[in-house]
Amino acid sequence: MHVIDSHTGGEPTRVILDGGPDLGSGSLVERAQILAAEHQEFCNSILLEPRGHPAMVGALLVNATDPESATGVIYFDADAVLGMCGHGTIGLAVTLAHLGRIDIGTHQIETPAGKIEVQLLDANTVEVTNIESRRVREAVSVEVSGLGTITGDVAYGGNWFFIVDPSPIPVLPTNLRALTDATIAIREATIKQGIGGEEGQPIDHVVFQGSSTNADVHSRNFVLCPDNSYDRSPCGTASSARLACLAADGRLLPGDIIIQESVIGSPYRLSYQPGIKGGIIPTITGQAFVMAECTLIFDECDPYKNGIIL
Ligand code: PYC
Repeated sequence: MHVIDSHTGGEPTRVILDGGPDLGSGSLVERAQILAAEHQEFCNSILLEPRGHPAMVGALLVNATDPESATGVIYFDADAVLGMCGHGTIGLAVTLAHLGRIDIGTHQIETPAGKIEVQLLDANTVEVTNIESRRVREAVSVEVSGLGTITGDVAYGGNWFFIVDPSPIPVLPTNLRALTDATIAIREATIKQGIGGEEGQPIDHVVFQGSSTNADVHSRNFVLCPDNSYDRSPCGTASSARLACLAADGRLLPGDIIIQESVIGSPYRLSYQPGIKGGIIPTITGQAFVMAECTLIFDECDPYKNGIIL
């Protein structure tokens, strides 16, 4: 199985070029459902230690339904198949350019969350125009054991987010353990207390918004992913959901540009335009770098060929 590894602002993406499971020829949503229901072993084997590592996101290339699209892709982390992935899309575009499959310019990519547009600005810089994103619930209170009442917004940016602003814990690399424990507890509480999307979709990511010491940076975030790792990048879908909240609050105007940085300090440039369904169309610009091209080997005698599962 051939893969290419890249990172976007420190967050890794493993693009699977061949050798993945046959998911049929249905819609991207149907194929993502088959991946989630029938191929957990495949996802584990790609991302779990010792072959993978925490925070890595897989990007399985699949045939697009529209000949105008550069490719279809289904993203997954070690715990869940994702609707969309912003850092993964920046990594994917840079990987496709590295392979000579796309040139500088604008390209369409299909994801389970919908068709998105990427603009390859140079070999490493990509602007992603995401699917329409929206805030669905404002200032929802959740009772969290050990933390008390935590209030946040529920928003969609291709995945489901609970966004807490301001963060109850300073968003600093020295607080990674405390940030991780608190956001896991909040996600569990939202699920237990039935707080989620309009149709009961569970919260899969929790975001803490903090401030930056850099005056050019609007805010710094900590994003908990479904597999309980934190996003080293500012998370493209979290940034989209966050933009929807800022727009809904009148704190950011269409076309205004802000810099959002991650807990490790890696930046995305963000802006939005109004959507057609009452939400916003986010634009996320970031950089990715290819790190490795390799062939994954699955030795039948290897007791950990499908990853370490504890
Ligand atoms: O960038 O959207 C993103 C993302 C989702 C999970 C990890 N990164």
